[in-house]
Amino acid sequence: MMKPIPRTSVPGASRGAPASWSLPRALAVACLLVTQLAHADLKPAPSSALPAEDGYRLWLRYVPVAGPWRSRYRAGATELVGADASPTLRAARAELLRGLTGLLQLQPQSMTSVTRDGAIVFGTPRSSALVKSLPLDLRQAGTEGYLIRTLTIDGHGATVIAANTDVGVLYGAFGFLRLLQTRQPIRHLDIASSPKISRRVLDHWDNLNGSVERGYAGDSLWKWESLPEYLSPRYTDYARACASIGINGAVLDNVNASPFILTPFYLRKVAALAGVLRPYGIRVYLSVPFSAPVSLGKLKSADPLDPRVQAWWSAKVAEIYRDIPDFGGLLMKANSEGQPGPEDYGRTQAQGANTLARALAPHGGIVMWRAFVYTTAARSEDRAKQAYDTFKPLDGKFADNVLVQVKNGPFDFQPREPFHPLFGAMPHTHLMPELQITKEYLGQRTSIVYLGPLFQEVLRADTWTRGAGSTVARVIDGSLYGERLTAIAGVANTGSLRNWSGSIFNQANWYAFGRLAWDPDLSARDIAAEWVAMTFTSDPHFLTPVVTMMMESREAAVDYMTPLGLAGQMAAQTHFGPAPWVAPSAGLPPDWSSTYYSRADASGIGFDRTATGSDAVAQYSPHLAALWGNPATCPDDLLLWFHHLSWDYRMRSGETLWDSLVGHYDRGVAWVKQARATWSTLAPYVDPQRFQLTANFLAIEQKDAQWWRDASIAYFQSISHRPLPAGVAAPPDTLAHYEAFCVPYVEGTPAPGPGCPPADLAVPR
Ligand code: GCW
Repeated sequence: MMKPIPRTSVPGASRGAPASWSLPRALAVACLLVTQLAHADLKPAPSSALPAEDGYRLWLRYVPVAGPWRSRYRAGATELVGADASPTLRAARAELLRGLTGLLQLQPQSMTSVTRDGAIVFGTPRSSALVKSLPLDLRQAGTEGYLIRTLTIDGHGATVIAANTDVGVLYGAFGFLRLLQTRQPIRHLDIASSPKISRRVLDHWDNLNGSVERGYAGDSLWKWESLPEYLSPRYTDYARACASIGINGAVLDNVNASPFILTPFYLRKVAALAGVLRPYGIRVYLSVPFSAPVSLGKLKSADPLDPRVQAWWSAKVAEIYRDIPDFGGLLMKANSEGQPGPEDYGRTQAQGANTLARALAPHGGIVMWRAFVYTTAARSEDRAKQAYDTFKPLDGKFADNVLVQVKNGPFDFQPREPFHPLFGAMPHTHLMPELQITKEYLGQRTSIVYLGPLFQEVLRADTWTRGAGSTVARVIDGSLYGERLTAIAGVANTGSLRNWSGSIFNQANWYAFGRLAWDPDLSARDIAAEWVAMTFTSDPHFLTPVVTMMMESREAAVDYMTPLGLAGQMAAQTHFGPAPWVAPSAGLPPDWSSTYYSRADASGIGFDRTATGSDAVAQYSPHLAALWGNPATCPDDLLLWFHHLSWDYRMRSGETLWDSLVGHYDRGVAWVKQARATWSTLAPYVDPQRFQLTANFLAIEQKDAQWWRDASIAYFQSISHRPLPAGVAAPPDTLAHYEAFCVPYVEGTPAPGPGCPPADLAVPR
């Protein structure tokens, strides 16, 4: 017997939850409810009793719901009522069927009208006369959002998933399934959700030869050789995963781009991928080299003001749109790390961007122009200042369909940096942040680091450019300066491995990026809780310690790698493991060394970015410049980013700077040990395969953390000449030993060949 759904006599009047009811809040309540009510769902089975999982299904596992939730959910999912008017609506129906069948072990019937309690109605007013007839205020859903409402239809209790567009319905279907996956009540729903940022894009650093720059999850997802004929089912599963978290764009190729991507040979393949992704609301974008008019078009120059160059771009863009009418646009890395750019022709970054923008505008395409420039002719005395110095004077000079894509920090995806000073500083330019989902500098494949807190720290950072509350999130979602074109990019961590992201916990970073791109105000903790519930279990015995572990994991990595605002201490090229001793060498730019960033010497440590140094602090609002420019008020976690201080400098804690630095390294290592111990108690809640992978990776992280700590302390002590604080263990080896050790090959490292001198490789303990 189906349980009757409580109904109201007036259609649409059944509203259990307040309008402001958010998924995270609901999740918190649901977790509580789970604890109190659903103990039958909670009995830990020995992990060997759970079927092995390889992680392929990500957070869309749809494993059977047990206990009281099962009957409640079954009562609310008796039949599916919706039109199949488009591939996107068919995808929505397929997902609902797949999800509900998996979760409830019962297939809801497909109907054309509501015939009983527990119906799920989905559609748009255009695709469904029924949806059109319902008392819904779809203005709240915008173009991509959705409503999920409990209503009475023809005398029956029903859940309605409605949107203005088909893709909104698809997002709503995933949103509804998420409620079940996270064990939330579904009897009185009144949810309105719409994205705050319009372009939510993954940047794939995938090369056409199948490798992935800074990729730690195998080869590229895109199998160029077998495209366009063979469309791997994996492309569809990628699209589903992206759509489930609202990602609506994918730049298919590396920003260190190959001109071949613009040849008809590859464009056919790109069009085939676009065809797979389209029903899931995902537009395809491409990275292109600035010099393509020369390398491909055989022109003598790529000068953006040369009419022949402009005509070449227009023709090429028109060619793309012939096969891909909804093509998103182009991403450009120019004048950076050896890439060509407008400065090669004495033109500004804006002149370069605008030439592409003019070619794209007639088709509705956009340019994402990266601010990551640092090989400008006049190398400044501080690399962290260069993007601001180059772009700030160009504010207001970019065409309307250009977004300047700014990394979260002024240097390069470090474990911690202050937010990029361009945020808030270009009120007349569309800015989009670029976050790195792949963990180039944060432990790559094996660390457990969850990036939610890092993303949140950036988005919530207050730029003060229009007084208190001018957060980065408000700059980029358009609410501070009123832009209508808004976007956010994340450098993808996907690859050909079965588990997509190299490890189970790395999947959480893909998930967190998507959720924050949809709503930058969500909390990293709530997102972690959702992800854990969907990826593992909502059992609080597991969920609570794992969420805590995730929330602390990034700070722990900061502690054992680069505490107190240090940056750039990783090995050259691989960016894996400690190499604080690397000094500038002949022929290489000084900012490719570690000592350039630490500035450690007999007098102390840290980069003076105040007025007595590079004065990078002046690129921030006067409020922050004053706060951060004074060591007494600068937060500890940015101290050495902005200040060069004596080893004996007194920290707010009363410790000396040296003692505090050593303490951070030790804390980082201790945290990983503890995380490992915690994980070892959680075997009953996880299948053996995912449990073991994570346990092994935590063991690797512990070894790496110890290596970071020992090598860093050995090096900095050779400069500080200060004793270790009482009770602190000395590094077991000599500095020479650590310096001799270097990992020659690491996946994802772009330059082939060893990043180490050809010496005997010592083995760290
Ligand atoms: O983080 C650095 C990486 C490069 C990368 C570059 C960039 C794609 O080490 O591998 O190149 O940034 O963002 O362009």
